[in-house]
Amino acid sequence: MKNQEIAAVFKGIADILEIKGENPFRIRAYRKASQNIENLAEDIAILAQKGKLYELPGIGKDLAIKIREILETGTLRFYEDLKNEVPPGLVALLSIPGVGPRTAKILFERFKVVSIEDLETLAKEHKLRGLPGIKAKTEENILKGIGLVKKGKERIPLGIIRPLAEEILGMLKRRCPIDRISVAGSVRRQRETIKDIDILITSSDPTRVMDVFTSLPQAYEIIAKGETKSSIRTKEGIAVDLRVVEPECFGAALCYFTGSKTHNIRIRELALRKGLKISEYGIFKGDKRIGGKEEEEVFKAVGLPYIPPELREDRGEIEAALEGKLPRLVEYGDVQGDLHVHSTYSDGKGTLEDIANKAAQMGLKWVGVCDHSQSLKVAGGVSTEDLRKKVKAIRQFNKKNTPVKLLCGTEVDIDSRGNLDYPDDILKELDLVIAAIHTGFKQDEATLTTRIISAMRNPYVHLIAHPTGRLFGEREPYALNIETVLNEAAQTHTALEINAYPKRLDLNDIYSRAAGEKGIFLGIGTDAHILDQMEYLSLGISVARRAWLESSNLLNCLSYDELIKYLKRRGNFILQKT
Ligand code: DGT
Ligand code: CA
Repeated sequence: MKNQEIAAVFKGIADILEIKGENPFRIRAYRKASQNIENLAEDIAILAQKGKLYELPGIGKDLAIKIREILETGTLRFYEDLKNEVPPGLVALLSIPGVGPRTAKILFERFKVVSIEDLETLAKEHKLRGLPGIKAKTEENILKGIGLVKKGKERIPLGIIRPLAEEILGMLKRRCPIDRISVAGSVRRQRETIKDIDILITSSDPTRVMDVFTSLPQAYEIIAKGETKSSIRTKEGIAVDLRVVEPECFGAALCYFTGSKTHNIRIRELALRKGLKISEYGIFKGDKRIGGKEEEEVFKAVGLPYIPPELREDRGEIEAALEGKLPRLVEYGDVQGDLHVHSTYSDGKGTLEDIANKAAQMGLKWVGVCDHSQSLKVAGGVSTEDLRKKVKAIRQFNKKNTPVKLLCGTEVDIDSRGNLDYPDDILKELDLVIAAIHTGFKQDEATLTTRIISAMRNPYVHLIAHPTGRLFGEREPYALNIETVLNEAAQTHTALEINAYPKRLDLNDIYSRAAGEKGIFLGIGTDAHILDQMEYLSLGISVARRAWLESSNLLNCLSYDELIKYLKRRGNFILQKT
């Protein structure tokens, strides 16, 4: 899909035009086009082939020509020229939450700010306050924003890295003589953010592998090229390390380079106690190599069953393995449905039929169609009248003999005082109610915690969506007393979401594990707004696996009938309690 790339170009154009102070109508046209393309359900390249670009909202002749140019040449002359008209660092300022093009323009004109570092220095020296629209608090927020952006650059979300890693692995497999290949490091452990990608290979022709690797289209820069190890960097600044190892020690090397470091140290200690030495070169007794071809051999040598990579963090997995108490981690095949998908009833791009078809392709049996509630107007919040229509439409849909059933749901907003955005008599008509905070992120811990708790005490709420509200590189989690939230969830039998949207992964692995240990159900929701985003399901499963969860911990592993029964029972339980 070229959609995201084209949307990014148009947004970039709008930003630069705004920094230059050009005609607001023109700027708005580019912004609108960018949003429309980003939200398109179809592949824009296919629309272009069919000559249907003009049918898109906000795309006139000029923009259609520009889209074609990007599709054909990979770049846009107009954009490249425009970029040369402003210092590159100035555009980078716009990635800081709270810094828009207007502020960037003022910063440049007043202080000649051309980089994030320049801005940081000025903010630290309190030189910004007094500029139009900048108070002491704004200055503080800009500094926080800079911290987030810097952190976001050091570690990239798994959802961005994983497709890149798969693409590179696929190319290497096709282009070089490879016997065995695996991703290692934090990507293999499915950590939520990644510093760099590690790849291991065995090959009869390492020289050729290195040549191919360093000339991949993703290799924007070659950091190192050697016989057994090379490193490249992509255009986006992501480093990829490739190592060629001997076939006899592939397993030992894979264990070593999968890590984590602290897990490796524990394994090596166990080995020493058995009079063995384990390294990336194999398992040794004295000077003699006694194994290391397969990863299993390493665990076996120290008296352990195989430990899945997601657990290798020295968070109790060694002890659990020694006691034979490793969890049977949930797998993709155990999952029957997605709890959180937006449809055309709010700001989603798929109709009920589209969503069901996509789910069927993914091998799923049910989907919770949860649209925004009425007061979230920016996100196409559904009026009570339309919600009633949606209930009818879904009942009608489910009567058809389709392989996928839909649940009529909502993602109901929890307002700043903890009230829900629909009355109870509407909520009780729905199959699935997920409640979430979308405003008032800056409130204090007590207020935010109370808001979530009051939603949990509503008999019709089943699940709290993206409970901590964090967005990688954009927003820290809001202040919540997690312990209190988890205890209340356990008490009220409210499930908690593992939101699988790549920027969220919320709850994270640590909190999800704590929730699972308290007997709280977790539910993976992709929060898909376009159909392809339903594929994020596997990211949610990665979080669940890192959280030690089994299929019995997840609502997603219930059949449609079991789920419906469970959701009804939960409401009755609360009603009887109160
Ligand atoms: P990151 O930061 O997302 O890249 O995380 P990792 O775990 O991929 O870390 P990285 O790339 O520095 O190293 C890959 C693996 O190599 C790491 O998980 C464990 C292993 N490793 C690296 N350095 C050491 C070390 O000094 N001692 C041990 N025992 N293992 C190491
Ligand atoms: Ca790494």
